[in-house]
Amino acid sequence: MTSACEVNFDGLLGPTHHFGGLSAGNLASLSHRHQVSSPRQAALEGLAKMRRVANMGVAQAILPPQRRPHWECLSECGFTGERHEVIKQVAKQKPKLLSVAYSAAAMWAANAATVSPSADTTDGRVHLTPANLRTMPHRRIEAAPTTRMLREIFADSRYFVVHDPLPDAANFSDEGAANHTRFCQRHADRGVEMFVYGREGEADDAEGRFPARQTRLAAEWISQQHQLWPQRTVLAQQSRRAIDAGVFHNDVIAVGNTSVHLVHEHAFADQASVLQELNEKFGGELTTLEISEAELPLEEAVRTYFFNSQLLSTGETMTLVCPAECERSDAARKLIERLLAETNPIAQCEFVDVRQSMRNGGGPACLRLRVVLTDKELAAIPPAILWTPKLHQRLSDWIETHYRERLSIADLADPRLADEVEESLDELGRILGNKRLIA
Ligand code: SUG
Repeated sequence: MTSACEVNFDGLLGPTHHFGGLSAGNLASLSHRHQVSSPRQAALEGLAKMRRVANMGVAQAILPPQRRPHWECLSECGFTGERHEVIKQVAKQKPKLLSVAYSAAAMWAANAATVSPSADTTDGRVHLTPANLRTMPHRRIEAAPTTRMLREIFADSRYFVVHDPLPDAANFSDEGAANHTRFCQRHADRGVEMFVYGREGEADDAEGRFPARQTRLAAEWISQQHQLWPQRTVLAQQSRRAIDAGVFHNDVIAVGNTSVHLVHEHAFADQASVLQELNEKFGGELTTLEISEAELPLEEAVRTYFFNSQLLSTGETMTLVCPAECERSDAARKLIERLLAETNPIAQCEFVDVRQSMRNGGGPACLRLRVVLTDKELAAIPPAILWTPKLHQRLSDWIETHYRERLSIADLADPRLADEVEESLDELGRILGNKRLIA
């Protein structure tokens, strides 16, 4: 019998983590705009979460930060020449562009790609489609480096296919695994993959308060190029009510793991038929834990990021890795207590503090990309990126040495920051023994 495990690839938070206020529809990002950030604290929080998850017996890996500033986007906007001079000019003339070029948003690895494990695909390989992230300028710049990095990690073509991102067009707007959930009996079994979208294609976004970031056309394209079985694929539309309450990705309102689906009652446009189709296609016992508005109002779900918990198989039961913000919310805490007391596979809850990421709208689940791998597939990826206590120590020392304690928006104008970042990422390449992993 083939065995497979879920590897959580966490984005290592980059040295230019800051609060740019760049994401319309992401209430945390907007409300913390231009506050002073702490890149060092942010990266240490992320690393501590990895250790917690690894200590639960779940395989853990890292995805390195991307090089910043993103010089190409500056030169495309006409800023060329000597690098320090470029920074000074952009800071003076287009400060928002500088924030875009320095964005560390690649940390939210749930948006890196959509991944279909080999058990689900007709050619028996793991398929990955890097997200084009074309709705937000500061995220769109991630697509090309992410593709290069994933091709470096998932290089063995016997096991993996890393597709190109979808075309950079509004019709095909794609935000990766944050809008994709896989259900199965065991990780190694053929699953049912659910793709969630906010709008059909280009035109029909007018009536909303906030943008819908994922299209149905993108979801269809990915499910086809991943060679999924149509009878094992579900496409579901997000409710406009959820998007307008700040649910910019489905993982802010639902989380699934193997045969458990934890979902708010207002997640989907036609929730009853989505859940029915999912049940039918799953064809076995799917445990749907549907949370009512009365128990956890949408606004509180978005504020606490309860649904952005990681739901992990830990032995015979499951553990919910919740943002610490849930512990301080009466509604979320009571809900967690109820779930733990009732009969269902969720038996433990652990709270993690990822406050710096949360202030930009990224909870525990945003920080990781789940990749289900068989033993052979796992053996085919570079061991240097697998979390170990030794790597943890080296990364922790590296962060302490290279990351600033404080970073304000004004600090982005300091050309020395660009030099510091370059030096630190070169050093990370040496730690990982492969500079091509730093894309
Ligand atoms: O795309 N925030 C990210 C948060 C992504 C969360 N990911 C998932 N839900 N999977 C976003 O909105 C804010 C950056 C800033 O404002 O500086 C930001 O990009």
